[in-house]
Amino acid sequence: MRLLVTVQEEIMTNGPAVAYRTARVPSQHLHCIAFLSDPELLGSLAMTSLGSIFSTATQPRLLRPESLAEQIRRHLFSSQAKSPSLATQHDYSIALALAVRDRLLLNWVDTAEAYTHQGVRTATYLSAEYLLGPHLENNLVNLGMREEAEAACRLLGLNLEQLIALEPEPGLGNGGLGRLAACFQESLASLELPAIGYGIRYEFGIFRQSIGPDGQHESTDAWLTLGNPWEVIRPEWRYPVQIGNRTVIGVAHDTPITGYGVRTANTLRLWSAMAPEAFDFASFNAGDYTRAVLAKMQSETLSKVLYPNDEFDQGKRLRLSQQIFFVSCSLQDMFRILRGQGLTARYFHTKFAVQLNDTHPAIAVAELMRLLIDEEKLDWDTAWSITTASLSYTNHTLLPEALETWGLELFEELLPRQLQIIYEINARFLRMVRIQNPGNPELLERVSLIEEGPQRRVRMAHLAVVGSHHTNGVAELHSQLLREQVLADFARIWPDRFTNVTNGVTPRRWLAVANRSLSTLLDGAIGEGWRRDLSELQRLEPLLGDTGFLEGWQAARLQAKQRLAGHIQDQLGVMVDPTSLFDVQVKRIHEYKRQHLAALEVVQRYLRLHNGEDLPPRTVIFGGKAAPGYAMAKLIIRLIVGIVEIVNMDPAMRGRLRVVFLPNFSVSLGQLVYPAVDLSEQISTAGKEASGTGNMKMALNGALTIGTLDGANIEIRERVGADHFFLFGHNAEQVARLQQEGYHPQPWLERNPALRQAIELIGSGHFSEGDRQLFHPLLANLCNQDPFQVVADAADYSRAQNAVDQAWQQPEAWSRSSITNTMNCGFFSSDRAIAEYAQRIWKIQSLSIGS
Ligand code: NBG
Repeated sequence: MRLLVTVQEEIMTNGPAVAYRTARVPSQHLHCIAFLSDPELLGSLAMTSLGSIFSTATQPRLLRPESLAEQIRRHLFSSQAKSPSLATQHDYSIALALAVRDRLLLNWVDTAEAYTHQGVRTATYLSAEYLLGPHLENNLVNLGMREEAEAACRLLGLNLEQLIALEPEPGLGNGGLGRLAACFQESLASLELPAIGYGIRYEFGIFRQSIGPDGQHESTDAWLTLGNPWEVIRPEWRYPVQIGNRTVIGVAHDTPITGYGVRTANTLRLWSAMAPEAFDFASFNAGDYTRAVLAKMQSETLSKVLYPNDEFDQGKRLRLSQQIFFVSCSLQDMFRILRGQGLTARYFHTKFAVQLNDTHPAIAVAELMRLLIDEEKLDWDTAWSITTASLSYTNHTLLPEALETWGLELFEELLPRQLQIIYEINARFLRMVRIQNPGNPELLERVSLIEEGPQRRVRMAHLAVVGSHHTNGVAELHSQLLREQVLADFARIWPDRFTNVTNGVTPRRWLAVANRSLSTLLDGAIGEGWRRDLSELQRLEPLLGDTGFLEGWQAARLQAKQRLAGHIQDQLGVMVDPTSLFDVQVKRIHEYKRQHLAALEVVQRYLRLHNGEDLPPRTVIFGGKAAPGYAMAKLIIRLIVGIVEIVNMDPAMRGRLRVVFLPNFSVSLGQLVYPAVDLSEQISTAGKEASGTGNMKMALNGALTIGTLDGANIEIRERVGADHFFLFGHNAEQVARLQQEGYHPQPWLERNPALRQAIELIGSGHFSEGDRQLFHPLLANLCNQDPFQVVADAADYSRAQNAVDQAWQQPEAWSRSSITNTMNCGFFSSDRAIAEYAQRIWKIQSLSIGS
C-alpha cells in the first residue's frame, strides 16, 4: 500500500514515467502504472490493495479513450499553455503526440534499462540519412492504440485524421537509402533486437518542391519550426569533434522507435552541432560583435542542412565535416556505453556490431582506429582486429559518380590524423596484396585506398571494404555486380566477405498505416498476423477463386484510388477518374530511372488517341524530386509539366488520358500514393538500380509492375510469377554488351517511327509554347548518346504497355494478378531483411522487454 501511495504522489507531481522510476515497480506491472496515471481513477484505486490492482495489470487495453482524452487536455495546459477555447488544431496535435509519447516512455526507459543491465550485444546503424516520415500514426498503430486515439479525439470534438495530417515530416533523407534506414529501425524494434540508430539532426531536411510552369522550385524545409514533440534532448551526452582547426560539439537528440505489438522502444540518436563557446569574449570585448558569434554560427552550420543529392558526390567540405561529425560522436557515444557497463575498449567488438549505411559513414574505419590507438592506447594490431570485427558495410549504388572520393588536400586539411591512419591501413593492405599477387602493379593501383592521378583522392568504398568484415549489396543482381565488377578485385581477395541482403519495407507503415481499406479486408480474410509475419499473406491463395473476396479487393483498391483522386483534385484542381488505370512512377528523378522513357510513351499514347485509336482510360502519375544542381533531371520534370499542360486541356483526351505531376513527393504522400497504384513503373536501365523499394511497396499493395530485369524487380517477378509482371527491355548483360559494342541510338530510332514522331513533336515546341530550344539538350542527348539506352528499350516498352492495356480490360483477371502480387510479397518485409542482417552479419539476438 505504501508503494501505491508513493506511485500516486509521484504521478501527481512528476508524471507516470518518473513515478515508475521512483517506485521501482516491477516491469510486468507497467500497464498498471499507466492505468494509475489517470487521475480520475486514482481516488478509487487508493482504496484497492496493491495486489488486486497488479492482478489486473496483464489485461489488455486498460487505457480507455476517456483517460487518453484527459491526458491530451492536460498536455494542452501543461505543455502548450493553452485553454481548450484558444487552442488551435496544431496545439491539439502536439498535445496528442505528447500524450502518446507518455505511453511510450514506459517502454522506452524499460528497453534502455534492460539493454544496459543485460549488457546485450547491440547493432549500431550509422546513417547520414533517415527518411522517417511522420511518427504519430505509426506509433499509434505499433502501440495498438489507434482506435483509442480516434475515440479520444471524438470525445474532444477533434478528428484524428486531421491531427495526423498536421504533423510535419522529418525528411532527413533523399530517397531510397534514407527510407530504408527508417524501415530498418522500425523492424529492429519490432523484432525486439537491441539497436541504436545514429545520424544527424538536420535543421533543414530535404527541400520542399513546388512545381511551376517552368518546372521544379525548391524552398527550405523548416520541419522544426513548430517544435518536435517526439525528441528528447540529452544535453549531458555531448562529444567534441576536431575538424581542421575547429572543435565542434555534438549533442544527442533522441527519438523513440516503437516496435509493433512489443514493448521494445529503441533509440534513434541524432547529433546536433554546437560551438564549444557561445561566443568569443576577446572579439566581443574588442567591440566586434559579429566576429564574436561567427565561430558559433560556423559550428552550428554543420548540422544545418541535408545535402539534397542522391547518388551523386559533390565533394564538398561541409559534407566531409558532417560525416566525421556524426561518426565521431556516435563512436564516442559507444565508448561511453561500453565504459558504463564496466568494459574496456578491448571489448568494443563484442558489444557493438556497427553497420555503415553506404560510404557516408566510412570514415568510421579511420576514426575508430584513431580512438582505439590515440585515446584508448591500444596497439595497431589489436585496434585493427577490433575495428574489422566491429564494422560492416552496405553498398547502395553501382553508379560511378555516386562512389565517394575525397581530394587529399581537403582531407589533409580537415582530418590530418585520420589521413595518416588511412595511409598506414593502405600500406599494410597493399603489402598483403603484393605478397599474394606478385608482379601485378595494376591490381595494386586498382585496389589502393588512394586514387592516383592529377588530383589524388581517398576512395571511401575501398576504405569501407578493407576495414570491415562484411560487404553487402541490396538485391541479388546488385550484389552479383558488386562481386563481379565494381568490387571484383576485393571479392577475389576476400570472397567470404561479400554477401547479399535484399532490401525490404516495413508492413506496418506501408500496408497497415498507408492502406487501411486493404488492411481491414486482409484482417477479415486471414487475421491480423501478417503485420508481424508478412509471409502470412500466402494464406490469401485459396481466396483467389472467391468472388466475394475479389469484389472486396476491388472495392478496397477503389477506395484507395478515390482517396488519391481527392487529393489530386484538392491540391492541383485536376479531376481524375478513379476507375481509370493508375499508372504511377514516383521516385527521385534521375536519368537512369528513365522518367523520360515513360514521358515519351505518354506522348506516343497522346498521338495514338489523336489518331482515333481506342485505348482504355489511363491516369499517368509522376512524382519525385530532382537534385537542385542536376540540370537534366530538372529538364525531365519540365518536359512532364509541359505534357501535363497540353494533355489535360485537350478535349480529345477527356476520359482517355490524364497526366499529373504530384509536387513534393514525400513519405506522407507516398502513404497516399502506393495503395492507389495499378501499374508500378520500375523502368530503370538494367544494372543501374541497386534494388528499389518503391517497387516493393507498390506490389505489396496490389500493383502490377511494368519493369526491367533490374534491382529487386527480378526477385519480385520471381516471386509473384512472370504472368503477373510486365517485363520489357534489355537485361544487364545485354545493356553492358550494347555499350561495349559502341551503342548508338540512331539505328534504333530508325526502326521506331512512333518514338521518332514523339521526339519530333517535343522538338517542335508543342509542349513548350513553341519554344524549340527548351528541350534540345534532352532530345539531342537521347538521339546522339543516350547513355541510359532509353531508345534501345523504347519499342519493347511500348509493346509491354500495349499488353497492359489488354490485361486491364479483363478486370477479374487483373484483380487476381493484383492479389497474387500482394500474396507473394511477404519476402519483401524489412523484418526478413533485418533478421538476415542480425543472424548472418551482426550476430545479435532478440531480447524481450517486460513481462
Ligand atoms: C539507393 C538505390 C536504390 C536502393 C536504395 C536502398 C542511394 C545511394 N541508393 O536502388 O538507388 O533501393 O539505395 O538500398 O540512394
